[in-house]
Amino acid sequence: MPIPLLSLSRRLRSTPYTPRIEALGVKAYTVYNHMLLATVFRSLEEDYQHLCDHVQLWDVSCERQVELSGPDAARLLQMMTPRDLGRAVVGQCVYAPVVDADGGMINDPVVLKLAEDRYWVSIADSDVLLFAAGLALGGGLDVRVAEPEVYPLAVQGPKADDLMARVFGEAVREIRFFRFARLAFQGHPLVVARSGWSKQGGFEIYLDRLDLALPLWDALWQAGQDLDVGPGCPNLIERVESALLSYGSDMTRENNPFECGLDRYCQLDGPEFLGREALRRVRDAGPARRIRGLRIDGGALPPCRSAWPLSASGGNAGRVTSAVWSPRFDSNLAFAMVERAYWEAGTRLDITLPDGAARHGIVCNLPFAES
Ligand code: THG
Repeated sequence: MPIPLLSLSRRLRSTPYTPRIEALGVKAYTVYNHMLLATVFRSLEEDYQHLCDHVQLWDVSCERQVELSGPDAARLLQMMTPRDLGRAVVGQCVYAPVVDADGGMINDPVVLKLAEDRYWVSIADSDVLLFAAGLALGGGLDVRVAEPEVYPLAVQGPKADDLMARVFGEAVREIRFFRFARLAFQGHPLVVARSGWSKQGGFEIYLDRLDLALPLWDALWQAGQDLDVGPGCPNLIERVESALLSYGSDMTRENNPFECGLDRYCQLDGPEFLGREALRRVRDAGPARRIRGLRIDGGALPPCRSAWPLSASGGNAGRVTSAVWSPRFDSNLAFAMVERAYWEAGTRLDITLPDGAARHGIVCNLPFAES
């Protein structure tokens, strides 16, 4: 069956790097925050191997920044997240689940504290701007909520430090994980963080000058020629092997942070936030289901476009949310939202694929461990 193409239009936003990634042969896009996000250049496996061995430039412009600024910026941010941001310092990145009043996951952004009264909420795929603007309006808060012209470019892979040092100077090596510095590119200071949606190491450059997008891409590209720099993008294989969850796929507003294994980012006895009462109830009763790892038998699986039902002796055991063949584990790996009665490691579950075929999976802890 032929796979339909995405129709492109202005509504589906391009990025300032789009000309380069198309010249470099991007093979597939997805849509993320109403913007194009590459998913494949050569093949999923070749992109994965290259990411693990070399260094890649990722156009992650779709990681939109929701900027909160003004006297009530910190208050609005804390209303939206169970994570206690009281001790966050300027120059820090903080992974912070955003929840609604029922404790449902709205997003799982990285928050950058730019100043005491200015934050970038670097969002996953949902309209946080509208949520934040509504809260500000309803609460009569003195805060500006905006989507600035910021187009993050990630540099990921084991040679990322060497490549970045050539363009931004040796100071990049001093940036600690989940911290950022302002480093000059062509005389303009850019926010450069040691972060990114892989576990292969690297940086994210928060480009806030449209006219510097192609010069920045070209400078990194040229400086990296002898490092085998390549185009890349968040890679399904790498992110599943590394247990990085994707909002919209692995968790939705139907799930609370405990179900998503984000317990360590929830401080329910800290500052007040919207969903605190709801999440206290979940904490006290225990979550009904949880994201778990699953090793699935047999050969490579099709892409997980719908939640695949899980069962055990006829009962509903949950659903598979992402799945991929892992070269490193020599097995299919998956994330699954597994009902409490079945979530113990070692539990054997039946999977029904969309074509009706059956597979078996074994529940395991995240992150996946090589056995
Ligand atoms: N970078 C930026 N924005 C983003 C992402 C990103 N927005 C969308 C999406 N990714 C948000 N989700 C995540 C999920 C995990 C991580 C980052 C963003 C992550 N987690 C680390 C880990 O799991 O080890 C560290 C978390 C922690 O502080 O404990 O990196 O990638 N700009």
